[in-house]
Amino acid sequence: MSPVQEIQTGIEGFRLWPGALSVRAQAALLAQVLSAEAEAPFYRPVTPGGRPFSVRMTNFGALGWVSDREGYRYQATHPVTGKAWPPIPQTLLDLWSHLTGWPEPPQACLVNLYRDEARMGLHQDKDEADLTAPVLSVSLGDTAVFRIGEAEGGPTRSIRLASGDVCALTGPARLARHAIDRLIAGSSTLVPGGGRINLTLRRAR
Ligand code: MD3
Ligand code: FE
Repeated sequence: MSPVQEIQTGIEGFRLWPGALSVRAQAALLAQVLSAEAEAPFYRPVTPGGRPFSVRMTNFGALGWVSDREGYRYQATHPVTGKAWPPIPQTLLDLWSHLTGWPEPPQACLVNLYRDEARMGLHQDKDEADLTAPVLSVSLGDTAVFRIGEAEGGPTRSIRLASGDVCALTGPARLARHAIDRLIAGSSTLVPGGGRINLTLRRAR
């Protein structure tokens, strides 16, 4: 893996390493994600209000983030197959300890698949027991227009997340409001069929 460059953004605790993963490392990680797909297929969750997400999801790890009519939660099994989630790839576990320095390994890795018009509205990540633990995010495929603002409200700023970029959310940024407004279609050829995959590593419980 190439050395990382740390950039401080306007939001304290938001760290972005553009191109943290080489193209080779991106391809290797994508191959692991796609091979795990047979065991844990992407599915389309619904919100507690019953609206389908435009993003398709699956998870790796002891626990996976799910949403349905009952609400948002972490659970040990895939809601469609009923099987345990596949393990988190070692590369991601290494990246977590290297970049966050957090003493415990991540328990959950949410895998978001964006195709075409898929997007994610402005939200906060609050379903984890320990909100002082960091979140680490890895982007693969098409560039996304990502928006982030402080937890308390106020203006948001737009940042592009490209394939191989990694960001860590720690401290005050952990509760930042954030969104994926849209993809820049055709900006990467990494994901077969086009689109973007985002992996987020978390402590869940
Ligand atoms: C800022 N995912 O899964 S990744 C999510 O690209 C989520 O799929 C987006 O928001 C995606 O919840 C954004 C970057 C990211 C992830 C977690 C965060 C930014 C964050 C948690 C707190 C603040
Ligand atoms: Fe989020």
